[in-house]
Amino acid sequence: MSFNKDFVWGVATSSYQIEGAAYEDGKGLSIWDVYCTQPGRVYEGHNGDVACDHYHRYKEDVKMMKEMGIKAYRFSVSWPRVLPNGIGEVNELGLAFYDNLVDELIEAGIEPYVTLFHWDLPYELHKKGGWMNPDSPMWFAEYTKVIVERLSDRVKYFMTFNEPQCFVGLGYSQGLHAPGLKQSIRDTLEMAHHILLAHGHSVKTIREYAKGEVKVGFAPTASMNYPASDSKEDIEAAKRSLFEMPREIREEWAWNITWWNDPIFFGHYPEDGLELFKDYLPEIKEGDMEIISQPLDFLGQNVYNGREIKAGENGEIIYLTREAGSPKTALNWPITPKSLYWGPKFLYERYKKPIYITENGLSCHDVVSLDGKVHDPNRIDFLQRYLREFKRAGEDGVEVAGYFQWSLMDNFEWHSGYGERFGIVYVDYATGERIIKDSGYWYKSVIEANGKNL
Ligand code: GBH
Repeated sequence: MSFNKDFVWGVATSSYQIEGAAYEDGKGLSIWDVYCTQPGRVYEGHNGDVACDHYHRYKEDVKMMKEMGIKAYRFSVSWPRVLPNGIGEVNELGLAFYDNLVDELIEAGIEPYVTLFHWDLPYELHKKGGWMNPDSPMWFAEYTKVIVERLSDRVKYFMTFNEPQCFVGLGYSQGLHAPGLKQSIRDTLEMAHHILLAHGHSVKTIREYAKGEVKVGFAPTASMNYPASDSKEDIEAAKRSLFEMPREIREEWAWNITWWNDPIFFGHYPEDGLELFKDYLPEIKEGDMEIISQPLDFLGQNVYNGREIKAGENGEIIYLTREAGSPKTALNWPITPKSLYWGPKFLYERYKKPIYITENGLSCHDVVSLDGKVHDPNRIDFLQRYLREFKRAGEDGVEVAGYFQWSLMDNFEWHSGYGERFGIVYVDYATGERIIKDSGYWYKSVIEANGKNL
């Protein structure tokens, strides 16, 4: 057995990480433009002013995807490029960029998957309080309408948010991503409620204004824990580690699954979370949960790694420590292929939606070799091991709809700047030249065989 015939093989990127042209054609500032100018925030003072210059090189990039046999491309739209003030005036040149990109993709036979928000909030909206502002759900709905009216005659797949865990956790709690704040838990919980409402209003807007058939989802992340053995007890403990809220209130509270997914799929916050946060809860208005829980067509999930879990004598969750010397990526993230079997399995059991892996990949210290090629055997090894596990999940009954490798090309890795390379295509930042890495050709062979050669 292998993947279904219609399994979607893709790659993913995001606007701020690749586009550049940060000050061109009427684009407004995003919080990342501003954050990068603050000393000490980003590795070596790097920024996304030029990045991969994708804004000017998108035709070449689409051609490259075609050469690698890629079937689908997940990209995000820069909100301030389209609405420089976040609301109000529409910047036609910015909108035209995405219009042209979509045309180019369709022409190349590549299905566009549009993410509406991958962290580059318009700075003008940040000045109005950003996601703390109770109007923010309606701002997001207004922006959604502009995009959907323009693109949905050709774009069928939409995602609202990329990784709320990450931008709320790192951006507003831990202060490591833009806008670099360390808010109180009470504030971030209120913010999370607005973000969930924004998601719901956006989904409603997409369905209302879509010009053709659309499929809507979102793309959260989390640590994808897996059991140490196939014993019932270990499996149960691993599952609970995914779907239980932490016992105590911690700064990193946002890094969980159920506080985000349960409102969206079930229409209510998880009981254990309501108990944990009982003294900090935002006001939940009549009708809020109905808006948040608009039906979705799929669950996207960004998967990088997870922790190994064993059940204690009374079934308690024990987080195992990895042996010294276990494989890691260049960022020191553990390599845990089983995350791509158990994660989808547990998520599918609970939420019962087709699953796309909307991101999966790693940073390696790749170098251009003397033969002018980029040999990245570590990346091939990683992707092969993870994909085999994902395939097994499909064979065991999980509806696995597609897989998007992160990332099409090396790009601006947030506060790590250009110090990390996640691409299956190498980017020479001095010249802008692209080189398809060995992993890019390997991925091509996997796509051609629909994963049978994994
Ligand atoms: C994604 O974030 C982003 O969507 C994307 O923009 C970014 O470029 C990409 O991943 C690569 O970073 O516990 O030490 O193993 C992923 C964020 C990745 C954060 C895994 C937590 C675990 C670190 N998550 N990470 S560790």
